[in-house]
Amino acid sequence: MIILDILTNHVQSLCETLFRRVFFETRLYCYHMHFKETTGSILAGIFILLSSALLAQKELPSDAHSTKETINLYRSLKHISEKGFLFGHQDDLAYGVHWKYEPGRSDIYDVVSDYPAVFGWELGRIEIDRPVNLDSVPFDKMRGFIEQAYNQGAVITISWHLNNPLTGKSAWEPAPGTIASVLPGGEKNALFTSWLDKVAAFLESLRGRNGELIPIIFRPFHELNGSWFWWGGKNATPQEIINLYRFTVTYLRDVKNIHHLLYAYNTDRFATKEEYLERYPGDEYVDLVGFDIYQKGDIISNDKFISETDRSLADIESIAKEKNKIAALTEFGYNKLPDSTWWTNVLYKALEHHHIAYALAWRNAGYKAKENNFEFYVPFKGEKSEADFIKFYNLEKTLFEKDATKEKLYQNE
Ligand code: BMA
Repeated sequence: MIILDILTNHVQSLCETLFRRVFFETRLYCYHMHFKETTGSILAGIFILLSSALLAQKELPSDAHSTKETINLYRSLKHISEKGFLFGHQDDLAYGVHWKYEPGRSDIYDVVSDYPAVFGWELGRIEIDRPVNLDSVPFDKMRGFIEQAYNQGAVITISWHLNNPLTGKSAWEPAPGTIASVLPGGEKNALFTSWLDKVAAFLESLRGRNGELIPIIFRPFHELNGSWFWWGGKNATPQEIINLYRFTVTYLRDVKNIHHLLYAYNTDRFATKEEYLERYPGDEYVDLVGFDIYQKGDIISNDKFISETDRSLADIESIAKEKNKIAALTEFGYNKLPDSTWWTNVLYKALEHHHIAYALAWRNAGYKAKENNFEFYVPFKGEKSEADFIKFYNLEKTLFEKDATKEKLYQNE
């Protein structure tokens, strides 16, 4: 497959070179033959059209029936990295460290008077008909937040910590045979497809002002090389997770006719490109390649975090290039931000030389009574990394909602 992709890319770039050559030769010929200027221009125009059609062909999502807005978003995300990266935050509009459901409020907005350019949301428990997700966000409110952000020109990405279909327990409770049970022929296949029907219904309910479907970066079965979820790591063979990923995409795309999704293939931290690609379902099922990484421990770990993130970004960038996909940092964070200069001194140092579409910070859950602990990954008013985050915001390459609005990501410019 990889060889085929490389060959296709080579053939395409050869064709492009050929078209460019023919274009110049045609103009030269017309000139020598003393053709009228208009004839030369028409012929040259035809060649421009042909070559741009060829170029555009390379810029299509994996779903051949993607909606117009989804194609436009895909193309915009491919090119945004020439300017910088979109900054994202999970559950941004729903709650912050010291508040919940205050219309228009966001911890990011409180600090920089701008919203993130990417909004992450989570569908866990939609499969069991709960009105609120596993982090207490009501799905009705989530739909409103998604529509609000899309109408401002921002990007939406959705994860799904779905329960274990075999046991009915949480996503974090693996059981042998779970994947086999949900695939065709398995005892939980009908249950799993009924869960996908519920996801499809929610996704189809997300509409823009003119009734158009809101494009979503969907990242099912994320962190799939880690062993904490029932679908990942040691809990399944690589081929099983590949089959599960393919089944899910095929079902949503071809059975449910959902055509407004860009699929993100999403590992946790990884050591090599080979490890990264071990569970890759294939180019026909994937639009973005990303990974999640969290800094842990004391700030002494800063250098390690910078070098590991830097190296991993270089790897996914090169994979994205080979496979003609979009690279992204699908989740990141350093819980409770122990370093007040983390944004410019650590995160930015890891990101600045790379070409990725976006980086999504995890949620500002605040106080978690169960664990008697705090969880937050972005500053809030009064938090100690606030001043450094403002500096980070002001850097040219960090793009927030105001930048996203200007970029008109859903329009074909
Ligand atoms: C984890 C934590 C949990 C949360 C889960 C799913 O990283 O934030 O509190 O329930 O993600 O969003």
